[in-house]
Amino acid sequence: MDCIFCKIVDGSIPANKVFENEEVLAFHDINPAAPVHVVVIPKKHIASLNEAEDDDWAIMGEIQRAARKVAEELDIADTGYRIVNNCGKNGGQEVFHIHYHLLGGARLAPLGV
Ligand code: IU
Repeated sequence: MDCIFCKIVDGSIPANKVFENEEVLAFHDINPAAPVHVVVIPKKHIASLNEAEDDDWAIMGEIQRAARKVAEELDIADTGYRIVNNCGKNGGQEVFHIHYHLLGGARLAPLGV
């Protein structure tokens, strides 16, 4: 499968990893939108939130658990952070392997159009 995040998972493309376990991988975004910008993904290929199946909801919980752990380790938990999933074209999704952006390290702009 020609998926860049699957290639990061299998190690054929490098990434600056900050967390990894059996199910989840987190790495620094190559084009950060905040002082801390980490991408958290399941190792399993799921194209987007629209494609998640009943068996996948536990992994989604693991992604949130990993994001909180990374936030603690990168010292942004106390000041706060945002977790964002872009789904589909209008959501701004560019990589079709589901991922959550962990953003923090500064006061973030309000959400909106
Ligand atoms: P999006 O939600 O699909 O728009 O976000 C994709 C993100 O993946 C975006 O912030 C990219 O900078 C980031 N990214 C990356 O960190 N490493 C890569 O090799 C590629 C994209 I391609």
